[in-house]
This record gives sequence, structure tokens and C-alpha cells, in this order.
Amino acid sequence: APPKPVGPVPNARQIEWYHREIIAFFHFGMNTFTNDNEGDGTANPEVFNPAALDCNQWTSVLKRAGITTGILVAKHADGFCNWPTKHSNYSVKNSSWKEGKGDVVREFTDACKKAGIKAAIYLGPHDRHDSRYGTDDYSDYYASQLSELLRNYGPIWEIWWDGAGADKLTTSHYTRWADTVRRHQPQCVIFGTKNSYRFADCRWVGNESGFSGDPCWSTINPFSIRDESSHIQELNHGEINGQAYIPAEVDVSIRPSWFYHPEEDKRVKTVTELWDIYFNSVGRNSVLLLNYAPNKEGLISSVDAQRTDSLRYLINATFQNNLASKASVKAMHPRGEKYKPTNLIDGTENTYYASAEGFSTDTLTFNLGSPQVFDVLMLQEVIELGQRTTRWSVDYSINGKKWTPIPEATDKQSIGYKWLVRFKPVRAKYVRLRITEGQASAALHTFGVYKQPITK
Ligand code: OTN
Repeated sequence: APPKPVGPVPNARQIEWYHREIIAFFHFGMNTFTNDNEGDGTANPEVFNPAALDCNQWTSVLKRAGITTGILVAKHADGFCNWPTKHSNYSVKNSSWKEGKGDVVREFTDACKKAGIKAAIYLGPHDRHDSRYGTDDYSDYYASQLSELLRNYGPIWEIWWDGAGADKLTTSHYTRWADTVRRHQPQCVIFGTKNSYRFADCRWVGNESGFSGDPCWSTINPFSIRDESSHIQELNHGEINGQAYIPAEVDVSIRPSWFYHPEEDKRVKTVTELWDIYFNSVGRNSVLLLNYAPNKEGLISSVDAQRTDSLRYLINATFQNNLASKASVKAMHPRGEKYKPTNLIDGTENTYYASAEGFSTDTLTFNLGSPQVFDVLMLQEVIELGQRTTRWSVDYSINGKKWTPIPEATDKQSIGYKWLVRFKPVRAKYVRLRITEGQASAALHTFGVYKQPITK
């Protein structure tokens, strides 16, 4: 019989969300033209004029980087709307761009559709331009804009409810807005914060620097999201006994700021920094939300594009070859033929290894056939069955008798959708995964060892 799920489990939106692994953010708006990050909402709409805006260039950057989803800021806290909304005059309609006939949201969603990329939207809950902010009238205004965006631009894959400046907004505001989201786009993922905690499919990770905690559980107590300032650790690590399944989405910018500033052109994150961020987010059971800052022309600078090309090269070059894929595998407590140990190395998620009922510990020994050199390992759990394994270690051996621990892979805790570990290259013919604690029998679909390409 298959293992029974344990604890909270992901919904269909969350399963799909995890598989994106990396999502792109696009901070572009009035701040781009005023060289600001937090405009006060008084900038003249005329200054918005992205003369060479080309969202197809943005999506080509994503395609090269292998990123399949993009979130556009439609309205940031300065209140300026990047689409010609019917519900405000503070928008592209009154800008000099295309004589007021332009629509960034339209160009973005069209480009995404053409490129096969999922389009998503950030509609800032905080608004410094609109004097109704925080009132019931503002609730109407925001709901109308949400409907406008969710009805007229095709499928919207995620909606992003930034908690910044949002403390005045109550659960009743968000209840209404969540109804609007669910009515128009039932599959839309919700990034929820503070008082939108009840509707969150994914949570903030507690920093904007690109790292999840170790461990990082997919579960958390919803009140830790609501009362975020006193629960930064819980946001970063999750809570193993948390009542809800709300995994972390790690938002970080490829530049120091969220919006474009020419003076930051020399401070674009290096490939090494992005590689660290990848391991500390995707490699820690989270989704990476990586921000691009299109410039005043309306284009992504070539350095930024090259950096994510290189990140993609590193990901593909590292993970294309699981050096354990031809191993023979022995398990201490196998569940049976359907859940056999070689399911771990067959390169698919559809088959998985499971330990026998009643065993929350297990040992899996991989004979690689010949000595191999590797410096990365990957584990993936069957997330549909809940967060199961809670402590594990990996050792290696040349003769299968004398084992050496990998310090970086000793006494690890969470696994979840994906857990990656990097270490100094080791040479070994045998590798062993010891599962030493669990909330239930292990259920893993992937175990892999890899060698990073020489990068310097
Ligand atoms: O000043 N801030 O608002 C701030 C500074 C540093 C890091 C975060 C924030 S606000 C924070 O942003 C998150 C997204 O990065 C979430 O939306 C949180 O709810 C929000 O409080």
C-alpha cells in the first residue's frame, strides 16, 4: 500500500508553484523615471516615458535563463498604474508615453503569452497616491483594479501582496480581495503577508537577501505570517509542527535596489553570488523570485541578462549528469517492488522510493560501479505526502566498509521539494543516505550526486 500523507500537504497551486523553481520579478514604473525606490505618489505622470519598451526582450532574457514565470509590478506604493485603469487618472493614460495610449501590462502579458511564459502581477496593496488608502473606499478601488487586471489580460498565474506599508489593511480588506482573485482566477497563486496570511499559498522568507533557513520547512503557523516582525525566524525556517502548508518564496533583486538606477550598473550580482542564492533558495525547499529592473528605455541591461545566462549554464551543466544514475541501490527497510530503491535514480518524479510502514529511519546505499568525483548532492521528497523526513546524513566510501561523513551533509533536517548541498569534491565508489528521524516512513523520488563545472 502507498504511504499515507502526514501533516499538512500542498494544494494543486502549490505543487505547480514549486515546479517553477525560479520566478522572475520585474520592478518597473514611476520610480524607474524618478530614480527612486519608494516614490511618495506626487510625481508628474508625464515623466513616465519608456521610449524603447520591449517586453519581448524581457521574455527573451527569461527564455535564455530558463525562467518560465514572470511577475510584473502593475502598481507600486507610489500609486502610479502601468495600465490605463478606468479607476484612476494616475496612470500611463496621462503620461507622455505613446500619447497616453500605452499599456505596460498588455505588452507584458502579450509577450509572455508569445514566449510561453506564465504572467503574474504585483498590485501594491499600499498606495501613497490615493488618499483613500486604508478605508472602505480604498477597498472598493483596489477590488475594481484587481478585477480589471484578472479579467482582461488572460491567465494571471500569481498575485503578489507585498506587506510593505500594508499594516493598515485588515483581514476584511483581504477577504474581499481574495474572493475577487478566486472568482476570476481560481488557479492563481497568492503570495500573502501580514493580514493576508489566511489566503497565502506561499510566504515571505523573512529577508530580501536571497536565503532560506536551514532547515526550511514548508509548514508554518499562519499567525507567524500575520505577526511577521516578531516571527522573522519562523518565516525563514518554517515550523515543523506548523498548522498550514505555506512554503517560502525568496524575493531578491539582481541589483542592490528593486528599481533601476544607473549608478548600480556596476553592482549587478555576480554569477558566484547568484549561484549561492540558487543553493540557498531553490536548494532549500523554496522558490527563488529573482528581480530584474528594466531601465528608463524599458529594457533589461545586457549585464543582468548575461548573469542569468551564466546561472542557467551552471544549473544545467551541474545537474545534467546524476553520477548515481547507474548505481545499484540497497535499502534497509524497503516497502516493496512498486517503491523500489532504484526509483530514486530513474530521473522521474512519477516513481519514488518509500520505506516500509512503521519505519521512520532507513539507510540507502548506492554502489556507483566505479569511483566518481562529486561536490553536490540533491534530495527530493514526494511533497504530496507531506514533510516526512526530519533528519538525515550522507556518507561516502571507497570500499563500502569504511565510511566518511560529508560534514556539510551531516544531521540535515528538512528535504521537501528539493534540498541541495555543496561540499569540497570527494571521490567515492559508494554513497549512503542515512535517514535518522522522520514524522513517518520516508518517501523520496530523487537522490543524486553531481560535479559542478570548473568555473574559475
Ligand atoms: O522597509 N521594508 O518595508 C522592508 C525592508 C527590508 C525587508 C523587507 C521590508 S518590507 C517586507 O517586504 C517583504 C517582501 O520582500 C514582504 O512583503 C513583507 O510582508 C514586508 O513587510
